[in-house]
Amino acid sequence: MYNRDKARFDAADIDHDGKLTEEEFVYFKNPLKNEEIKQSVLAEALNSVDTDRDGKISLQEYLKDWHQTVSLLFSFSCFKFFLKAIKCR
Ligand SMILES: [Ca+2]
Ligand SMILES: [Ca+2]
Repeated sequence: MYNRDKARFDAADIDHDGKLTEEEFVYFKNPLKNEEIKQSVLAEALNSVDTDRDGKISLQEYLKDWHQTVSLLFSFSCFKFFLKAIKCR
């Protein structure tokens, strides 16, 4: 699971039992519906991008994060394509 998804999952898991109830799942899918979860997700997102820990996101940090996200999505797409190709045989 991508770090931000894990952070969002943890933030939505209000009772910290490692599982999401229906209400918690709604918050997981829509973190903006709960102010505390929204703040937690934003803080984690800032923390993961702000690699020099100065509390701000430089263009270099943003671009590095963007490239990592695109690479991850591309890898996932290739993996899905690979699985599809295997099933076709
Ligand atoms: Ca829970
Ligand atoms: Ca920074």
